[in-house]
Amino acid sequence: MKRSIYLQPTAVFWSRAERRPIDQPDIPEWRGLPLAGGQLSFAALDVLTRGSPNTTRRTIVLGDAFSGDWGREALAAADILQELSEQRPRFAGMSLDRPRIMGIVNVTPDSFSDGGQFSSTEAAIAHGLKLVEHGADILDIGGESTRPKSDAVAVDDELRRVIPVIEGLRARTDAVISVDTRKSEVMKRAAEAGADILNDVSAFTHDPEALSVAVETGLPVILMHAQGDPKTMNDDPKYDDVVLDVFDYLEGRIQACVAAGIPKTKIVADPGIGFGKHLHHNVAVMAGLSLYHGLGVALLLGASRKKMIGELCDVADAKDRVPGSLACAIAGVGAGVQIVRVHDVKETKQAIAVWRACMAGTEKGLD
Ligand code: 8Y4
Repeated sequence: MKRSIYLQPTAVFWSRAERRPIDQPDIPEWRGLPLAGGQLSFAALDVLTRGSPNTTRRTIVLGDAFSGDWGREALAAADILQELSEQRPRFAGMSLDRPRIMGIVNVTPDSFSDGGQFSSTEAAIAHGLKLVEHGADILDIGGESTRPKSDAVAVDDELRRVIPVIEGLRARTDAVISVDTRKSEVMKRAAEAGADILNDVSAFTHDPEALSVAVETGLPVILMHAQGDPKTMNDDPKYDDVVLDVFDYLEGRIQACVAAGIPKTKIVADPGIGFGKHLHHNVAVMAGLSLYHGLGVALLLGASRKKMIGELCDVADAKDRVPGSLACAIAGVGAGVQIVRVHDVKETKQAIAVWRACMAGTEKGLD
C-alpha cells in the first residue's frame, strides 16, 4: 500500500540533559523527542502529503500530534514517530549516538600515481592510514569510479585495485573498512579480505547476485538512492517529488534486504547526492534530510566536493570545494545524519567538533 503521509522532523535542537524525555518516549512532550536516539531532538513535524502537482506541507508541534486536528491519523503517526525517535543500534561495531566520519579512499589508476599497480596500491594504503590519523572512523575503499559520465570497470580490474588495499589496511589499522562496489564478486572477495561494510551505490540492484552474496557475507550494508546508471544518470533525471520519491525507493530497498535476510539493524540508508539529480533536486534532498529518519535506519550523507557545491558557488575544481563540503557535512549532522562520507577528514573532524561544542554549550564529555 502506498504511503499517504510523510513526517519530517523540524525544530531540531540539541537535547539538553535536563530536557530529554526519559520515561515514556512514546508520549510526545512539548520539549520534543530524541531524533534517532541521538543528541538532537525535534519539537515539531512537517506533515507532507503527495498531491498533484504539488506536495502539501503543514507543520504540527509535537504536543498536538495525538490530539485535536491530528485526529484519525494519530495511529499511523505513532508508528512513524517511533521510527523517527528510536535509538539506532551499533553499526559495524560503532555506536551511532555521535557523528561518524567515513574517509574516501579511491583506488583508480589516475587517483594517486601512474607508476603501476604496486605504487597505486601503496599510495592508497598510505592515504587510508593518513585519514585514520586524521580521525576517520570508516575507510571507504572504491575501485570503480561512479562519478557522473564514468565508464564501467571490468570485475578483474576492480578486484586488482581494491583487494590488495583492503588487505593492506586490514593488517595495519583497526578502522572500520567499507568497500564501495556494485559487483557481487568484489563484495565476496572484499569480505574475505577483511572488509566490514558493503557500500553499494545501486542498493544491490546492479548485479542480480549482489543481494544473496551480501546475505552470505553477513556484513552490514549501505543502501544509496540513485536514478539511472552512472554513465547517463544526470542527463535527464525526473521525479514527481524528489524528496518523497527517494524515501519510497529507500524504503523499498530496505524491505528487499530484510526479505532477503539482512536485519534492519545492519542497514544504513543514503539519499545519494548527485546520483541522477540536478542541483534543484540535490538541495531539495538536503533540506529534506530529517525525513529519512522515518525509514527507521541510520543515515549516511555523501556530498563531499560534489558538483552541487561547484554549481552553488561557481567552483569548477573539485579540490576548491572544501569549505562548501564542510557546510554540507554540518548541514547533515545538524539534521541528525549519523555518518558523513568525506574526502577531507581532518577538516570535517574539526568542523563537527566545534559544531557539537557550540550546540551542547559545553566542551566536556562530547567524546
Ligand atoms: C569530486 C569527487 C566530485 C568525488 C564528485 C565525486 C557516494 C558513494 C560516491 C555517496 C555513498 C563521488 C561511492 C561519487 N558517492 N557512496 N560513493 N554515498 N554511500 N563523486 O554519496 O564521490 S562516488
